[in-house]
Amino acid sequence: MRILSGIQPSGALHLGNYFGMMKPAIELQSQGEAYYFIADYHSMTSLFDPEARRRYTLEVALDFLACGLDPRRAVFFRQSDVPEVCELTWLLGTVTPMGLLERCHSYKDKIAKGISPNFGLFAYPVLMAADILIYDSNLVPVGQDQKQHVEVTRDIAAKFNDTYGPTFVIPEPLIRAEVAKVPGIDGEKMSKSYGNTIEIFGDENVLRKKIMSIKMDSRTPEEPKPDADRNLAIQLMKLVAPPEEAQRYEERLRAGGLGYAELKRALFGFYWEYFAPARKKRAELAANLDYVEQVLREGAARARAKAREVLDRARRACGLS
Ligand code: AQP
Repeated sequence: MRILSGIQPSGALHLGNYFGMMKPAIELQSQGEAYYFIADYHSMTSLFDPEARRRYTLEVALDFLACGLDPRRAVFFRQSDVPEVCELTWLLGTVTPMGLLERCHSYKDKIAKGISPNFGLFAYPVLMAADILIYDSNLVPVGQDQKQHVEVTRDIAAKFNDTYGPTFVIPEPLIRAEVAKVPGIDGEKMSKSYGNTIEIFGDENVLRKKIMSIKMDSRTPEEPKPDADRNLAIQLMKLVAPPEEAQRYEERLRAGGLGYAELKRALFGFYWEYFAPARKKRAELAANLDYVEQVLREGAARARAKAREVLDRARRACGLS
């Protein structure tokens, strides 16, 4: 089984990225042949600062390795080190109906939020299809927001296979219900471009302030809160605290007598402790950037060999020399 997942270097990684994609991907790395990449081509649809892209790319590499990606198990690489994926994007684009892309929620949501669209943003799902199909991937661990894009990939692969004969493996998305949509500090989906994130790593005081600013309803601390399920701090606490501790805070909130400041302080404590080992590992990796670069270069060489094989298969299928 081949597992594929990617993450954009478009900003600092956050709890949504970690629980929605990185953690499941890391857990799966021993269960098949895992291909994980830093989607720097994709980041070009929304980030136009080359220096920032270079910095974020390195930071994503550090974050992923610090959180447990094992380069002896997973093939870890930069998307742009495998330029074959751009050629496959073109081949796939020619069998992709416009309507399929026009229906994509992610594109429509970004426009609705005032992001000015470019062709790359519109074609984003075709590049993502090429990323997945070029490695004959079977399984794609993603958050809920990417489910439709994996469905688009399946449709494009089926269309190509119908048009030119069996060429591509049809992949399946893997979405964990409990972390499908991690909320941000405002209750919307946590997202780099929405400015509502809690980063995995960063300055302690800045992160504490972010957690203390999580949106709450207005109530007095003594008031019982029956709908604790919808409380953002409890939802996030369930991800980072031992289950019995999260349950204890949830019960106290339901019963009344737990103030929001105390709840958020406790959340910060659990969160800080949860990532403590990864923070330590990250500092070690940051002092050894040659090693990180070597991991990405070796990963790219392995990924490229597989990509070349599948691209050649696709070129032959559609009558290119
Ligand atoms: N809030 C989230 N809950 C669960 N999963 C999430 N993912 C992102 N946000 C959440 C998952 O993280 C993976 C990598 O995402 P990405 O950075 O490549 O792009 P994204 O999904 O668009 O993430 P952002 O933060 O929302 O980035 P911007 O704002 O730059 O577009 C994906 O598997 C995604 O599902």
